[in-house]
Amino acid sequence: MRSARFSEIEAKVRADARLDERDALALFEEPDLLALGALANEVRERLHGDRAYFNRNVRLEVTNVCVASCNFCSFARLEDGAPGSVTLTVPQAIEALRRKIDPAEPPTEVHVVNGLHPGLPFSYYEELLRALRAEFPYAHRKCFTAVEIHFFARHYGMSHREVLERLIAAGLESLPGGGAEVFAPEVRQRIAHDKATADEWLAVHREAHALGMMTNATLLYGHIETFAHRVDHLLRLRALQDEAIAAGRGRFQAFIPLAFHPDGNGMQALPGTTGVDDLRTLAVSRLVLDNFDHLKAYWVSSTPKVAQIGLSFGADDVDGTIVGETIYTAANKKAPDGLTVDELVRLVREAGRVPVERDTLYRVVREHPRAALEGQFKVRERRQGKHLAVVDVVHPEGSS
Ligand code: V47
Repeated sequence: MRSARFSEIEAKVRADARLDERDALALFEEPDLLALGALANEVRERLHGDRAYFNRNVRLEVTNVCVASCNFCSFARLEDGAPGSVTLTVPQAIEALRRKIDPAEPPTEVHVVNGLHPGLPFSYYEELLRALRAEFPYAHRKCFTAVEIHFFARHYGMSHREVLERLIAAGLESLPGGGAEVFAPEVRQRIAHDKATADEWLAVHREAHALGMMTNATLLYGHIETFAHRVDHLLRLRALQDEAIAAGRGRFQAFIPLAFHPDGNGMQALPGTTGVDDLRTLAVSRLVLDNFDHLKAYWVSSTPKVAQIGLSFGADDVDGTIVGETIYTAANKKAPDGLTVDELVRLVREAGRVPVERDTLYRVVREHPRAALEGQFKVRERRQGKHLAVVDVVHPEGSS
């Protein structure tokens, strides 16, 4: 049953009024999940109609050596040479990426995230960007979280602006949203005490926006934080986005709630999130972040099935094909390594949406036609003894 408070908030949303901290908290506590989802869906459809976005993207992690010791991380190794540690040279990184790329379906984005390696020169990152630009000119370079940019500034003795300017000159095009975790200091201190603070993370994005860059933002939820901490996080992002919009240069494009996965990290005793919490978090994010254009249901963290339902709970984007992701796969061995365009198109269509392939900056690459829910693909069968066996699946023309 929906709460009386929910009706008040619903009226505010319909009047385009901004929700405050108390409203946001009430939404996290709202017992009627479907009413909450329907309200977020209203906003989502007001912004994007029936469209649901995805891109062709590939991941590259060049080093998992990291001086930070985040409790939630299953990816990092503290020292070079420790079992499982990997640091690629630039040619090795290019080769690793080449192996992940299908030339018939080249990605429009390469997303690079690394550990905070203390032993590499800054020129390594510049060379990496230059090599990515030369080798894969068709792929937008979305590289290095704000935590990495802050680490570079400290480690190599530069300001955030100097780091960003040098990386932009070498080919950096936008910043991913990682490293935000939970801003509230009492949580951040316990899960990520030795990397950029909330203010430092926000300062890097502020600087990137001032330089005209588009960036993303994340929240790592479903561990030791409370709903109040999630609300605090959303409000800090909304405030920075207000500043960015007023300044009129770069801004946040998408918000991505990341469901915590407990395998193999310092918080493995925790149970991880449930589907309801994943959907609730999407819906509240859509309603509170009234100045963010896009909300991603990140299928790697929530599963493709929950991400698909998320398209009716406020999300308008399912991220992308995501080939070669290792941060989540380290914490959740069950995640598939990448989805094909056909799989994403099907997932979006069956959610009742129109699949739109976009580039990193949300320019339309291709709008896939809406298709009947039934008969989206045909099967070819062959008789095997007494049985018919499906030997091939044929997707409708134009789906890939
Ligand atoms: O910052 C690490 C998270 C992030 C775990 O900008 C974990 O488009 C859950 O930022 N359980 C990196 N989460 C990934 C990221 C991202 C993902 C998708 C899209 C975009 C974008 C950015 O992964 C880290 C951290 O918050 N993470 N370990 C874990 N065990």
